[in-house]
Amino acid sequence: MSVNAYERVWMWGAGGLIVLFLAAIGITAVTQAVQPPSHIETINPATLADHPEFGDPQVKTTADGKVVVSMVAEMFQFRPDPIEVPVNTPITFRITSADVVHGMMIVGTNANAMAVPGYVSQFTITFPKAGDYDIACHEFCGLMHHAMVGKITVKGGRP
Ligand SMILES: [Cu+2]
Repeated sequence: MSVNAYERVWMWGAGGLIVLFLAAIGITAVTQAVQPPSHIETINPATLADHPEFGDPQVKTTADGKVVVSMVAEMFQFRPDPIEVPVNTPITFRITSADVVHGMMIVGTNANAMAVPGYVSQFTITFPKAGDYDIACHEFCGLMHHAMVGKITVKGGRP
């Protein structure tokens, strides 16, 4: 079988691009800690107010010393707000939505999750530096979307 020289160039070029893109995904996954979502947990958004965890979303320290932040995103706020967590400690965020799809990103970190009604998004992050961090909604959710922000205060040392 003979392949035209130009066709051969385009085939190798397209193949090279595929290898380049896959390498970019692989390298950023390892070096930037980019991970696909791995947590699937459902919840009834209609009865969120009576839910044992999300009815009164708050920061909790479990018996084995883990810090868990339960969050509800709703038009146009995050609850609880502000959030206070310790520095250099793995913090598990659990977030759901009470109404429409929201986003939740912690500015200046790689923490970025969707808050989808009916689902609980979960991720764990450690803040290496104390200080104030902003939370922003990054999914257009309505007229006051631009004002949907929150604050995390990271305090030095374990409480
Ligand atoms: Cu929004």
